[in-house]
Amino acid sequence: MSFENLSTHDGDPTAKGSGNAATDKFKGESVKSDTSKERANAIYTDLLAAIAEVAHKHQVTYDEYRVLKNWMIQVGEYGEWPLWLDVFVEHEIEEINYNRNDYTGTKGSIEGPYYVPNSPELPWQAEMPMREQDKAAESLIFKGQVTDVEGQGLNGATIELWHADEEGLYAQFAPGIPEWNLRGTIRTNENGEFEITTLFPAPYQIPADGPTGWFIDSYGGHPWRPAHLHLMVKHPGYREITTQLYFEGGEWVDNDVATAVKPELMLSPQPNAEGVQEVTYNFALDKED
Ligand code: MBD
Ligand code: FE
Repeated sequence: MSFENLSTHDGDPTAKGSGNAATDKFKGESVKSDTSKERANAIYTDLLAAIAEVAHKHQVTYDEYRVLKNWMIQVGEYGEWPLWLDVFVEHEIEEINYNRNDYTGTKGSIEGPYYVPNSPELPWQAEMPMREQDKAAESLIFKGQVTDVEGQGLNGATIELWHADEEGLYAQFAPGIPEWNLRGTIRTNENGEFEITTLFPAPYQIPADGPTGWFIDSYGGHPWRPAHLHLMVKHPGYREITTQLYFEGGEWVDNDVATAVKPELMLSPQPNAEGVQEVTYNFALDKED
């Protein structure tokens, strides 16, 4: 195993392009944690013990160790740490933090590397910003209601929606797509309702020509996520939800490379009277602690 071929892909628009864009965006965020020295020490000790256990169990060789070092350098140079971490680690962090059994609202899922805050505001009934070429893809009417856990509609809740286009590409992370394509912040009406016209996103393929793609190939895995919508739902006084919705029966829903599909997060659109695919999904928000 070796990936010297990777270093010949300078300037590649898929791997290096979307990877670097995700890293640049993340660097602009302020990140901090009030972790104590005691807690950091406990985590560090257990982490190194876990690495030691794996290394001994598999009798890791020096060649393997050097390939690991080189690979980690490549992930950084390609700007793929946000991608790799969100695909392989974020689902565990999400489960730890957002699956408390005192939360009864809509299930969350991972944010992934391609969220951008402050997308343009749209009214409760709206079409997502899209290009002419996106309109050739199959339309999807996505509607529902944002409520509290008792089912009371929440007036003026915001639903930030972002998703890939019909080719599986995200605006701001793949070249040549208008900045806010398929990204918007929908504000619910007085009953908490929304009705959004968009298009069916395509399944997402992890860039195959970067170090994350190489990693997946190295163990004989596949680089696919099922088609999905990303959502962040907010209303003052309530817990924010970051989640994703998937399509029943869609390719890769049973073996998402990012392990982020949950049975509560499936959509089954049906043709409406005009023959347009339509689906209703309601969001329930827990009260803030
Ligand atoms: C995606 O579109 C995504 O949602 C995640 C979690 C990781 C990589 C690409
Ligand atoms: Fe995604």
